[in-house]
Amino acid sequence: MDEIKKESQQEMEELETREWLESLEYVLQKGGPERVRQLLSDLSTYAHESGVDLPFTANTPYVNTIPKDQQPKFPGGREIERRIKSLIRWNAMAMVVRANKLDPGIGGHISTFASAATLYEIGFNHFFKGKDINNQGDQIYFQGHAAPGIYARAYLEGRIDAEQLRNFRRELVEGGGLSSYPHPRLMPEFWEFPTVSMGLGPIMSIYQARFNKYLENRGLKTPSESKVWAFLGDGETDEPEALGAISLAAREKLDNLIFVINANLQRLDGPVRGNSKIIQELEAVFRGAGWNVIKVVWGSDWDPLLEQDKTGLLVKRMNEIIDGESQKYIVEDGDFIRNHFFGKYPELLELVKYHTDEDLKRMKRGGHDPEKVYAAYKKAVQTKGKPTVIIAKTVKGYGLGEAGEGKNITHSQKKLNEEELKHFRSRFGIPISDEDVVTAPFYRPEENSP
Ligand SMILES: Cc1ncc(C[n+]2csc(CCOP(=O)(O)OP(=O)(O)O)c2C)c(N)n1
Ligand SMILES: [Mg+2]
Repeated sequence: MDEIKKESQQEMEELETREWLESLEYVLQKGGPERVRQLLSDLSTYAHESGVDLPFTANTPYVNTIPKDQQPKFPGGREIERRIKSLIRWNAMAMVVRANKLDPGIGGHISTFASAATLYEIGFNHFFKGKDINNQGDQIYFQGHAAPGIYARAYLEGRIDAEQLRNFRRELVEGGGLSSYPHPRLMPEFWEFPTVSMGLGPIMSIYQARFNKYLENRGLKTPSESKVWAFLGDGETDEPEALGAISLAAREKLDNLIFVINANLQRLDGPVRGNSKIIQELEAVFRGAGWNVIKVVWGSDWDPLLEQDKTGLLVKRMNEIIDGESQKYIVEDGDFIRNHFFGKYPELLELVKYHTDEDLKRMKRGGHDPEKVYAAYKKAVQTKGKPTVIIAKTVKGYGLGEAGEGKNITHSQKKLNEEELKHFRSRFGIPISDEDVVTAPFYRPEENSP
C-alpha cells in the first residue's frame, strides 16, 4: 500500500516539475532571459521569506555555458586545421621521445600539450594577434609544460629548424637548442614570459593586464583591443599564486584578461579532484570573485542528446558524476560507459539505444571540439567590464592510447615503443611509413604543399 502511495506521489512530483519547466519555457519565449532572471529572483526571495533554507551555490549545471543555439558559426576550415594540428601533435611528441632516446632521463612532457592542442590551435588560428605595425598585439602566458607543442608549431611555420627540435632541452650544444620551458633570457626572440613554476603565469598575467590598463588610463599608451591570455593547468590552480589575485582582476574590471584553464582532471601523478569536480569548484571560485566564467565541458556529439533530454535527466546525470568516474570512462570501452553512465536511468539508456559502443567511446570532451572552443574564445574577447576564465574539459595524453591516454602515469610518459608510435601515427594520419616510424622523424610538408 505504502509502495503505491509513494509511486503516485513520485508521479505527481514529476508532473509538477514538468509543468513548472513548461511555464518557464513559455516565459523564456515570451519575455526573454531578463524576465526569467526576474522571476527566479522573486521565487527565491519568496522561498527565503517563507523560511526555506536555500543552500548557497555559485555553480551552474555541469554543461557548456554557451548552449548550441548561441554558438557562432565556425569561420575556419575544419579539415585543414585538423591536419595542421595533427602534424604539430606528432612533432611535439617526437621531439620529446627523441630527446629521451638520445639522452635517457633528459625529460620533457608529451601529455600536457596532447590535451591542450585544440585550445592553443584555435587561439593561433583565430584569435592571437602579433605585434605588427600599429598593432600592440596580445601577450600570452603559455603553460610551461606545453612548450613542445609551441615549438612544434614554430617548426611547421619555419621559424625554427629541425636541428633545434633535435636539440630540445640541450640549448648549449653547438648549433643551439630549445629551452625546456618558456624562458625569455635563454630564448629572448621566442618567449616573452617565464611560466613553468606553476602559479607564476596566472598571477603575472593579472598584474600585466592591470598595468596595461593603468598605462592606457593615464594616456601613456594608446588604448587597444590587445588581450593578455594565460594558459594554465587545473592542478596549477592549487598553487596559492594562481588564484591569489583573482579578486583584484575583477575589481579592476580587467576585460583585457583571459584565463584558459586546461581541465584534464589530472596533475603530476594522479587526479586533481578524484572525488568531486574541479571544473565546478573553479567555476564557483571565479564566479564568486566576479569573473565571467565560460565552461566548455561537452563536445558537439552531446548536443543532440541534450536536445532530446526533455526531463533534465541527462543533465542530472552529468551533475552526478565525479572526476574519478570521468577518468574511468577514458580508459574503459563504450559498453562500460553505456552501463555505468547512461545505465543509471533506464530513460538515458533509451536515449542512446541507436549509438554503438564505438559511438559512445568517441563522444568528445568540450576542450577537444574546435567549434566549442572557438565559441568560448569569441565570447571572451567580446566581454566587457570583467575578466573571463574559460574552463575546458580535456583528456590528458589525448591520442596516446595505451601509452597513457587518461592514465595516472601519463604526465611522465617520455618514451613510446614502436607499436605506440605506429598507433599515434595512424591515429593522426601522419604520412610516415612503418619502416621509418621507429625513429620518430619530424615531419614538415614541402614549402609549397597545398
Ligand atoms: C611550483 C611548482 N611546483 C611543482 C612543479 C612540478 N610540476 C610540473 S607539472 C606538475 C603538474 C601539473 O598539473 P597541471 O597543472 O594539471 O598541468 P597538466 O600537465 O595536467 O596540464 C607539477 C606538480 C612545478 N612545475 N612548479
Ligand atoms: Mg591537469
